[in-house]
Amino acid sequence: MSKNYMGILSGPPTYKRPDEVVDPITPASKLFIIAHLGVPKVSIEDWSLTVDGLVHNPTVFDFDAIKDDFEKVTIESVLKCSGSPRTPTTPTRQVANVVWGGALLSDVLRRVGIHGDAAFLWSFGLDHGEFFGHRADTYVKDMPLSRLQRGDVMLAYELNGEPLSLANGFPLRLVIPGYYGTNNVKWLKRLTLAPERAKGLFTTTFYDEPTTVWEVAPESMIVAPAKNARLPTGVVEVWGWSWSDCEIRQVEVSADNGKSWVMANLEPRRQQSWQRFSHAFRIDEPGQLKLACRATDIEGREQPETDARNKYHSLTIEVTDN
Ligand SMILES: Nc1nc2c(c(=O)[nH]1)N[C@H]1C(S)=C(S)[C@@H](COP(=O)(O)O)O[C@H]1N2
Ligand SMILES: [Mo]
Repeated sequence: MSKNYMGILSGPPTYKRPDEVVDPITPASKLFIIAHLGVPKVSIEDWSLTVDGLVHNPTVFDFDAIKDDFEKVTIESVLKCSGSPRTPTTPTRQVANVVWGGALLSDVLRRVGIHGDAAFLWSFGLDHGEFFGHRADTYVKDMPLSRLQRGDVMLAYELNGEPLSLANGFPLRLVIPGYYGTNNVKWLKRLTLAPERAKGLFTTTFYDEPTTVWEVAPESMIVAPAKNARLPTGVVEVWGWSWSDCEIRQVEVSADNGKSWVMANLEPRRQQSWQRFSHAFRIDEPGQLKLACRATDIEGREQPETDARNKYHSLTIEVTDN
């Protein structure tokens, strides 16, 4: 049987500016794209998902089996890239909020039967190749099985009600709501249950500094005004998105470079979505303004001021008197 997955299509990653992510649900066309090893060729006839390792009945599923044999669920969830694994403390602000559709992983694992010694789920993508001089024969990520208890880990085949595009992981991707993007393995080909963590390039050399890049840390991002915007004096409405692995409790905003902070209005969370915040400042003096925002989640975690992927977002705008 010909399995034509060897070809890796080219195409650079696609980044989005904060002021481009304006829709409450990010359309697929406005979603940032990350593919460390390139985008693999996928033919749906040849595609299958193998579930093996510490399971009672190792099974190979074709696409129809995943779609037809398991109940379909939808989950609205924020998707946050942790940033480049080569510079993990540099924020990149690549974020989206989408509705995933697919099967619950726990339903699929119930079918194969989990062995008592299994402690981690290893997830393999079809992609392989080089990442800045490091060889990766496969893209593999892992997740502690205890994470299944939240009941939201998915094998997703739809994004915003449409079949996954190739760039977003067609035909199937793992989705762990509240885990950083990197763990949401695209072009899924295999799930292996194991007693320990996986030893792949993206679970050891990268994304393991100093702790594993799993749960999303609290963060907030100003969408408007855009960086370097020129606005007239008067009311300046600042708004953006905030998110964490859990719900955000408060977002504060500053218009004086972090010297003073005011509480923003904050919308509630839907499922695992991001939350909109907004505040209207009255600015009567023309000049440069440094806007900033910082979020605190319901577990009391805050955003650091420096050296972190989730450090405060700030930007400068120009207020003019005409
Ligand atoms: N197989 C595979 N899955 C992957 C990646 C990858 O390179 N290969 N990149 C990850 C990273 S770092 C992110 S942030 C998300 C991005 O998802 P998107 O491209 O659909 O926005 O996919 C993740 N899943
Ligand atoms: Mo990422």
